[in-house]
Amino acid sequence: MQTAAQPAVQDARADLYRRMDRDNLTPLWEVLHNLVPPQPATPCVPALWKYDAIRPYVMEAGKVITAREAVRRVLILENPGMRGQSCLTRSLYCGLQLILPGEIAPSHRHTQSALRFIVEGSGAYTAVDGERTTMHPGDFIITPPWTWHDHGNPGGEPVVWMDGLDIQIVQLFDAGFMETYPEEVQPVARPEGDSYNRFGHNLAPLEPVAPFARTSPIFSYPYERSRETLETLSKSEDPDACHGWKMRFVNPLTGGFAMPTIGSFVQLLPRGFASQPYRSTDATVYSVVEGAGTVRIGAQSFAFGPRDIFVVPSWQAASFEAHGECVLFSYSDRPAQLALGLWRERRG
Ligand code: 1HN
Repeated sequence: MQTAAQPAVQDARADLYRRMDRDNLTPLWEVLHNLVPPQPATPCVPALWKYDAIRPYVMEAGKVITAREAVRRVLILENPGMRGQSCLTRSLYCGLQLILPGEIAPSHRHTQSALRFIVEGSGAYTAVDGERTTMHPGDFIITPPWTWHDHGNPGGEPVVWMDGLDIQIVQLFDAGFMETYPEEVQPVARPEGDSYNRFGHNLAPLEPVAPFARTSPIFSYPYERSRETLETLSKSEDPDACHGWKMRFVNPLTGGFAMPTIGSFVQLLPRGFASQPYRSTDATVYSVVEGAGTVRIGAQSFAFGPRDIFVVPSWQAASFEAHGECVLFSYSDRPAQLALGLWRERRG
């Protein structure tokens, strides 16, 4: 415990701080407790966006700017505790992207990794390094770092997806690069489904392959498959008390997470399920795929339904009540924390 210093000592300290400040020096002892708090002290707050409430803004954006003009027509979901920082957690970005029939979002690449989780509509595609994949609600799609990617919607309905990017992680390391492709749309080099065929069936080419460095070579994980897996699992074992039936998306070549910085998950909660509280150091963004329920985060409760998005901050206990059978997709920076030996969890 520090005791209050004598006025003469206080003056001497203030004088010292003032002079050293001119030389860009500052005393650690004044900030130490903030730098190393006893447990995570985050500006990230729990928040939920009702899809029905924000969808009109997304659609209105479609009227005031084209995808081509915007490059990416996205509404960023900003954490209410960190407005102006383009992030939903301290390390991760989240946005809702709209592409209307006939539109294209021009090709570019960057060192930031992106995931797409399809929220509404079918028939748009995303192209990654020469291969297109058609989007359907619930599909989980990856854009690996430094791969050319563009989106298009040759279908007949608006398509909306959630973008998750590791922007703040790349920013932290000042490792961001970006390039625009010389054409708006990159050429198609492989048939649709090629990567899923090569890597998505418990098989792999004979030669070692690392097409996207640390990222899964499967860049589209269809919802049909994830849903079926959860359904089958639910028939053979009891749900986990905290998570229901929860699985992570994997890189089949390594067994690790599908992306090096972002972990992605899908879980099924049975009708009437009331989970035990659970906390972990990876602040997590959820997109509700099916069902309605309530999530309690710390002292706050939020009702959720299909297509809603919510965020659970680091080290805040979350528990779920599923009114109907629920499917939740989620993503967090867990792989990055695990790689750095930082990740912790606590059940109950
Ligand atoms: C980006 O490239 C996409 O490719 C979406 O769809 C959102 C946010 C920040 C920086 C790049 C996309 C993005 C982004």
